[in-house]
Amino acid sequence: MTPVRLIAVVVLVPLASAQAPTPYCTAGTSTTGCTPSITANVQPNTWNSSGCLITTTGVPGQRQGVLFYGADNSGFTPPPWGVGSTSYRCVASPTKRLRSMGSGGIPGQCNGTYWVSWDGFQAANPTALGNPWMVGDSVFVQSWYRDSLAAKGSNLSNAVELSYVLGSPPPMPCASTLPGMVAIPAGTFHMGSTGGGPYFAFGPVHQVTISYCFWMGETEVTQAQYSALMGTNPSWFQGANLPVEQVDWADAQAYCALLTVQQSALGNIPAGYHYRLPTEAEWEYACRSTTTTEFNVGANLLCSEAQIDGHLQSNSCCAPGCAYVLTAPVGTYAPNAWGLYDMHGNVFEWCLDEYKDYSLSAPATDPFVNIGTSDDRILRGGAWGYVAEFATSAFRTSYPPPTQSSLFGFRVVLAPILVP
Ligand SMILES: [Ca+2]
Repeated sequence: MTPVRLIAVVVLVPLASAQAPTPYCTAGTSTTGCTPSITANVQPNTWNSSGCLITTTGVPGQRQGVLFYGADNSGFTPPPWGVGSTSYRCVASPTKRLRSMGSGGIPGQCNGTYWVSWDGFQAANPTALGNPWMVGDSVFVQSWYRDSLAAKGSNLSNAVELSYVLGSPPPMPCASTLPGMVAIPAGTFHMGSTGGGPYFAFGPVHQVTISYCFWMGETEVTQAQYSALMGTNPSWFQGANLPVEQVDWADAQAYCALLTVQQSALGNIPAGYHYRLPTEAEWEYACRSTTTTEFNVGANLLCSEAQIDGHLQSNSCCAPGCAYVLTAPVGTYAPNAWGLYDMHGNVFEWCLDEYKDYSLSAPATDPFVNIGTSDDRILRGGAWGYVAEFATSAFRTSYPPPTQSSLFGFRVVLAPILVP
């Protein structure tokens, strides 16, 4: 029987060395958002924090893959797989084996599925690639289908090598303290209002989840901040600590972009984040700070609680003699539960989104309306020249992006990039 074994070796080795590493699991698909690539292709900017479900397909009963390690389980302690199972192995390089794990699959068919959880892998192997893994680290997965229909020793019927370059890390817990910014946790809230009494309805009220944490400016952008960065101050009411106004939507965008450049140079921007306007959902979520009432201070908003003009229902004014109320220095009134000032009143705040009617059927995670037109953009929170009824947590209005008004300002968020 010995000659037979020798012949088998002689046949197999030249095949493996003469041919380019061609996997015959030739396709990989993902159902969880990342696209696997086969044979050392690099998939940039794929963050696999929640794993990547890879399904391979190929021809059973053949052996001509890439980078076989331990064709008969030799060299592995303990043996990483059993006959008739599929396996994958995470490796830091083609020669550094880190971990293997069995997976599903039907013997005789190349149809294993591979769930690769990088976070789980890192937790189990904290020193494998350094801790934490850095953006740009390369991680490889090699997978085999062990074909129980083939003879032992030659039954690794399929081999696939997948490699990734880790993209942006998962959303940070926002533990960093950033001057002038408030960390807003991920969470779920009910967006909109059924109205009632003097208050407008904005419905349907629908559940929205913000899946990431972000930072929000604790105040509206002040004139001092705006002029220091932009070299100009278009405000009608002048004062360093007053909110900047008469900025249109593009002005606000430009400010955010320049702030991102400035802070990036200082190393203050987490990967995947940038300064931008808040989405409408982020704004309302932050404004409410877990409250469900019309205002984050309760069912009503008093003149002592925000820079507003008065109250429509009671036909009352906030200034003596019903004189005009002007903008107030930011932070004049008490902040909400999360430490944000002037979410109600002072100046309306531009948001990132275009206006769109709410829908119960729309995906309710991280909503953001950007349909690529020059439609009106959202403004939130009411202003010095409006009564309280226009300053509720749910109040929505929108204006053409070029609109400039002493009633309109903005605040920034440091949040995940939604639009490149
Ligand atoms: Ca405001």
